[in-house]
Amino acid sequence: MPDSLKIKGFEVYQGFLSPEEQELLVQEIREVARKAPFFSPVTPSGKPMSVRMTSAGRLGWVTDRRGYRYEDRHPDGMPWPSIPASVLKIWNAVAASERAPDCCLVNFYGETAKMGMHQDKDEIRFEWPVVSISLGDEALFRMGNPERGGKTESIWLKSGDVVVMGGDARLAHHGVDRIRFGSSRLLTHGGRINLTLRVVG
Ligand SMILES: O=C(O)CCC(=O)C(=O)O
Ligand SMILES: [Mn+2]
Repeated sequence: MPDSLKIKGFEVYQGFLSPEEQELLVQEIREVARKAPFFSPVTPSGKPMSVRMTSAGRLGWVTDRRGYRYEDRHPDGMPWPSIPASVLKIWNAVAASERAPDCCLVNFYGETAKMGMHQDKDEIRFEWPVVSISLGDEALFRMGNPERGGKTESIWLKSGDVVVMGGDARLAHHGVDRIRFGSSRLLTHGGRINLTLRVVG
């Protein structure tokens, strides 16, 4: 197991994936997005999110005027594609869990996309970690606390980094302030892909 940094309970594995592994993941995510196209979600209050998203797995995470939730179908009606094998391999390496994830949420960050501070709490149970995989441009990832507010720490996540949000960090607030557009050459047109693996329960 490679070394990790522990920041506020978040386990950060820098350089977890080789360039070849990152290329393969991008190909597999392109295939997921071919079957289940990226869509532009809106929050329950009607505000458009700046990321585009899709999912793989038994369940996908969606948001619209009806709320944040997991659904067994894409908003266009098709079932979600299965989670690629190379993604499951990362889960098996870092999650210390017998249980496979139900959902691989795929977020695409274009030049100006960001994600506000939030908790991942739409799952039914929280004893499994959420595992996050970064591909493409660097992102300023902010880590907070289980309660709202308080001190935060930030780290630039690079392509190939993996973050495990488990234990005390499972319900900690986190978000992405901005990306450094064009900092990676992994994605042809720039931008960032983040995958989060979740057991819904
Ligand atoms: O993009 C990231 O690094 C984090 C994404 C995230 O927190 C989420 O999708 O819930
Ligand atoms: Mn999250």
